[in-house]
Amino acid sequence: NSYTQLGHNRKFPDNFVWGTATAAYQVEGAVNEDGRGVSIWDTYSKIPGKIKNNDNGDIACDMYHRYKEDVQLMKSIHSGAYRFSISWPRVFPNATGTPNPKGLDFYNRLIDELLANGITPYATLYHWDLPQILQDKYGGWQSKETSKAFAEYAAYVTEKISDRVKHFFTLNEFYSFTDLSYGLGQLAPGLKLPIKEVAQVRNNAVLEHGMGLQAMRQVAKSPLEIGVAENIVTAVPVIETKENIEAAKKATRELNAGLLTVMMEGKYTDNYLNSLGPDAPDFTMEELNLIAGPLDFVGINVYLANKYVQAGDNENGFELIQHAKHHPTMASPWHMVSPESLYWAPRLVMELWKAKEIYITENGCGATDELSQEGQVIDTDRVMFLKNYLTQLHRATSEGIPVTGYFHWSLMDNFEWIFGYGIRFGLFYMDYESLERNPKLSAEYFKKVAESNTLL
Ligand code: GBH
Repeated sequence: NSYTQLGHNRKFPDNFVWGTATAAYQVEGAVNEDGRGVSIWDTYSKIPGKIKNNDNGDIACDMYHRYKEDVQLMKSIHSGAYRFSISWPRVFPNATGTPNPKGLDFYNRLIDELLANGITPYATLYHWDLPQILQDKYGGWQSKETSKAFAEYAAYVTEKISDRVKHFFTLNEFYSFTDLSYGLGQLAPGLKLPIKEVAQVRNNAVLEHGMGLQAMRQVAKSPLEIGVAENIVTAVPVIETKENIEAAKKATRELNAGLLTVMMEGKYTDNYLNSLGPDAPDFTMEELNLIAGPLDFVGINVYLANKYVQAGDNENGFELIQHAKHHPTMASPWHMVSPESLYWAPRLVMELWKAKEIYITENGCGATDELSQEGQVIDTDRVMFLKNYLTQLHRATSEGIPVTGYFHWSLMDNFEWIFGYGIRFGLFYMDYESLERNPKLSAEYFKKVAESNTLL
């Protein structure tokens, strides 16, 4: 039946994957251990004033040493899958060339520990910690040399771990490490380049994904499932009329034209190229074919409706609507509360690109949680957030939209990039002095949902 309201049909599909996620620089610490090279985030976080409170990831959650304890945390909340990222400069301190076996050993230990505890590993190959040497030598993603280097690194890692890891993401959040890093100057390396260069950075990033994908398929030990984890820019119909839904589709395709759309379609939209004019990137047809290499699934990080949209009489057929001045936000200033995004993002991906399998690779919210004297963290804000967002996810799966898994960002509080340690995203609270981990109320909620595979 089609009832999705309280009390009816609240199950998620059989075999739905409930997982948690983190990224290397945000949790590992141990930045000078076992031969790890320097990444652009080591450099950037040391520039005074760039990070709130001048925090950095030198110690973070010390997961490098405490991973066994953290695997037990996952187990305790029925996180049946874990999405982590591999630090490129741990594996190749100089980006390419001679690998550092001790770097990869950490991930081998982690993977073995996960499997021994019945948790499925999902590996992300790039979550923003570019080897510094590539920034110095080539300007990072400004050069296709970086795309080539990524393919070499991706093939090496895949060859070494694909006997045990079957699910891979090439890169995390293209929009963040291209536009926000090279155009808006918000994330490392903090550049504010003109649009022509930014368009080229985007092109090199999707190219790098394509080259990596091809290299990974060649060395895979067994059939793998490979996809991306992109923070899709989601346009949500402000009122769900037929016309507005059509408009949301068009808008989402155009808003992602330089990244997800070209990966899905193998071409830039006319609108994208026309609006760039002489600033359009340099690319070849052969590169476009690589960029659009077939994916086994589409992974999307969904936090919000980036835009509300309605049908318009203009050429594009859509009109973007700005959020109201007092639209509620979670603790992160960018985080407009919009649970419907967790329904519309996968629906639009399915409708636009006929995706057959979709993962929510990140969803969650920041808060300024505090540990009470009794040792509890009562994060009613996060529980409220989750109830509302998961209701929309349930709506999606009930309607047959092929979402097969959900990864909560994050397992535990961690280094929240430019916001340092001040904003907390974890289901587990981190005491940054003692590095003790404590479950929040939201951890209990996640556990109950995951264990019953039911919307609660
Ligand atoms: C994800 O990005 C990241 O993958 C993850 O590492 C991160 O910890 C998590 O979200 C929570 O933020 O400088 O004010 O413009 C989510 C999308 C894109 C949202 C970058 C914040 C920059 C904020 N993010 N954006 S701002």
